[in-house]
Amino acid sequence: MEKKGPIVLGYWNIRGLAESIRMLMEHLGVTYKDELYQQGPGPEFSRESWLKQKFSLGLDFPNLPYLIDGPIKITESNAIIRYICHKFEPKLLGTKLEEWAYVDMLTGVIYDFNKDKADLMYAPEITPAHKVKQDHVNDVVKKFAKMLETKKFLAGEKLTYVDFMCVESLDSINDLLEPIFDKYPSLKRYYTDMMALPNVHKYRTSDKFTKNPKPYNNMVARVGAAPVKK
Ligand SMILES: N[C@@H](CCC(=O)N[C@@H](CS)C(=O)NCC(=O)O)C(=O)O
Repeated sequence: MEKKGPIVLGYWNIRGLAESIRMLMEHLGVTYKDELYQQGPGPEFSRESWLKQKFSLGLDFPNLPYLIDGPIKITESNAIIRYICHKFEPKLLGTKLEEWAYVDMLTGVIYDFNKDKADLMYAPEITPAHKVKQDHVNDVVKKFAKMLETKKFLAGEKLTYVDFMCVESLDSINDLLEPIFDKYPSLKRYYTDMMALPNVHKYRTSDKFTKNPKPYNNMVARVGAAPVKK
């Protein structure tokens, strides 16, 4: 018999790929448990806390983040965030064909953007070879800023799940790479609106978020391995 209980979200004890999922669940008032794995300190940066469980959780493609909801066990951050919407608030996926298509496109855009952003933050040093990633990140930030001059949210006037992914990415860039909220008023306005969503505000000002703040990145990262104080 599968044990009933709250949704379990397994991830490193960082914000990383899980924070947008946590923020969405907070927004929706979903009861969940953070199963946190702690990476060890350098120079080994042990992943043992995770590796000792990795292959015994019943995951077909074991990875972090994972979600366990009774018999449903999945990995892949995009699948997880979409699962939460399907289960609790399908309109956050979009409500008609053109919105579904647009939101799916944004999911891919943000995922690729996050990958290059993470490469910049985890690289032991920035070399000329990183220019293409830097240019990509800057270009997407600029595109989001332009879009958000005329739209309230990324997909238009209605909130969708990609806004949780986007705002978390922008927050990390602003805190760790470049003060983009000062540079682009539209991004500042968007961030302020997202943080003013009542349950998001409650979460971001709660002990859960502020007492033992999670760093954006894991111990091995060049930037963001320690929590940022705001
Ligand atoms: N495509 C996956 C990437 C997951 C991934 O790269 N996870 C990293 C942390 S961000 C990890 O440490 N995974 C554990 C592992 O590889 O065993 C997703 O979007 O969830």
